[in-house]
Amino acid sequence: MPLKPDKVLITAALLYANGALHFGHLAGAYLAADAYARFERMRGSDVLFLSGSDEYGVAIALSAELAGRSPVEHVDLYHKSNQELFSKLNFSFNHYSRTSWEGHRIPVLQYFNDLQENGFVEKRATEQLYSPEEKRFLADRYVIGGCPRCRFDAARGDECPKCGASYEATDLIAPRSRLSNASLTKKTTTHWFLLLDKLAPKVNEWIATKRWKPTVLNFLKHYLDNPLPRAITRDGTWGVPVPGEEGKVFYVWFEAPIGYISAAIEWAEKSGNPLAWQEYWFDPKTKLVQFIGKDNIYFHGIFFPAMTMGQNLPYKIVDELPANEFLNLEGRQFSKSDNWTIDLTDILTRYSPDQLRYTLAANAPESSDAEFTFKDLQLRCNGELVGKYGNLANRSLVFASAKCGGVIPPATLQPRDLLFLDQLAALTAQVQEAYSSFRLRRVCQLIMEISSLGNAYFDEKKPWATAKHEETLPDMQTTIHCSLLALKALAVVAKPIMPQTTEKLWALLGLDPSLHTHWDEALNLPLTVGHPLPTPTPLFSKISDEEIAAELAKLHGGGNYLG
Ligand code: B3M
Ligand code: ZN
Repeated sequence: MPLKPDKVLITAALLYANGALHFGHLAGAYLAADAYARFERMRGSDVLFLSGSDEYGVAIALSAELAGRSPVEHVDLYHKSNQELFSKLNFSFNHYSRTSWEGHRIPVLQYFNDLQENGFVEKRATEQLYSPEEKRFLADRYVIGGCPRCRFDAARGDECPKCGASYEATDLIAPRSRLSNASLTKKTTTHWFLLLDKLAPKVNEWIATKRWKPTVLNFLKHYLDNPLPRAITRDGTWGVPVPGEEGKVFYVWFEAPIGYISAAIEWAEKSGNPLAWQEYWFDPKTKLVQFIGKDNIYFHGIFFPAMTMGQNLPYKIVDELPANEFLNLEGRQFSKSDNWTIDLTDILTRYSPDQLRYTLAANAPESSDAEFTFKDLQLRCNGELVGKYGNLANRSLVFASAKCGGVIPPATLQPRDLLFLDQLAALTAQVQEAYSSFRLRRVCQLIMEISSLGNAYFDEKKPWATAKHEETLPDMQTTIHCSLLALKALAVVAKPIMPQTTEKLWALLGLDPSLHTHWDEALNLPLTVGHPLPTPTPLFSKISDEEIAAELAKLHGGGNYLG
């Protein structure tokens, strides 16, 4: 009986729909998630890969207000444009959902009702800043005032940009509205709190079983030293309404993680089998892998698991939490307000998705912050993709076309060829291991090691020399046959990172696309001697120094960039 495939539920953080997807996001959570989802599918796992837009919350309401749009218009705009960007980058989500769709509310209310019934939430009175003029409570982000420590006059609602102090908005001196400048008063309001102190022992026990990155575990343990109740509702209108409470909505970090569940529900509805989502979320054998950036560790490692432990349905709780660090741009943090950023739509008109995917994967911020530079893009694309990977493809395919009659030549394997094929198999096994442990930098290194191994073999076997004499022709043919086998391996192992290029390479080997889908089958597939090969064309093009100078000039605000 065939083994049942493993079920893997993969999520990538839900992206705030108030700005454009950028390199930092891609390097943080998204590219790693897509490569892993593609890899698991190739391995034969039953994958459900979900993400979507995070659309509620004060930050979005404020950014809509500042942009002069209604929140709905605002999130519609970014939901659409970000979804398009993901598809231009060849992302393979099974579904890209959004938290403002009506079905999202159902599991949110189920969580809330269960938590209430089980005594894990409690209503408490708190003081909050109120605008008599606007007749509403203002969240931290809407507030400015005097810093209670250094007295700086335009301090933010949660921290002071001048002295770095952090405080409650109610501590500000002469607080006022960021939008209208009207002065604010303190007023009592009631909110629901999640009793994290009550849930912490269970969370602690569960965390102790995890073998995650030490940085992630240390961060979580630090929080669990002092678990305090935390408000899960807000005064406002942009969000999931709290039942029976006029003018209150759930705090975005309460409902957004439940968006991973509602995304599966929406996917199931659209796929015509409305209960299919339960096969993933309710099966204890499902592996739940949640890709996030490091700023989201607390909410995925404590807050959401605690909420889930306190409700009644058998949802999976995260098994693996790959959290990447940050990506910087040319020595500084990405910053939209300072225009220190790269417009993805724009850059995709000049470079292929695979050039960007490879460069970001090769330099992924896995164990520390990393840096995107245009020089590095050029080095990766020219030195590695063209110089190693593309070079092996080009020289082998051109040689086969010129000297082997444009067909797969026969092979009579000698010890040197056998050694090469063994080394090839050992490296491809390591690639599998690296994907399984979410190490894309390592995957990229191995892809280049395989390319270099192939190029060194080609150089050493000198097919151009053996092609000249009748008696060494079989050796030349063997060399080309083995080089084509290496290309086939490269078309398999690089597929999760460079889906488009590897598809092209597979076709250049004259192979049927349907045989490219399964990892082991594709790797073990023999090349049929005498099978015709299409006319070779290059896989990648080079990036010139002028192009890089133009990118830098653009980033530095036009003009000539000389440094
Ligand atoms: N929207 C944070 C972010 O986009 C947040 C993630 C939600 S995951 C449920 O960085
Ligand atoms: Zn200050």
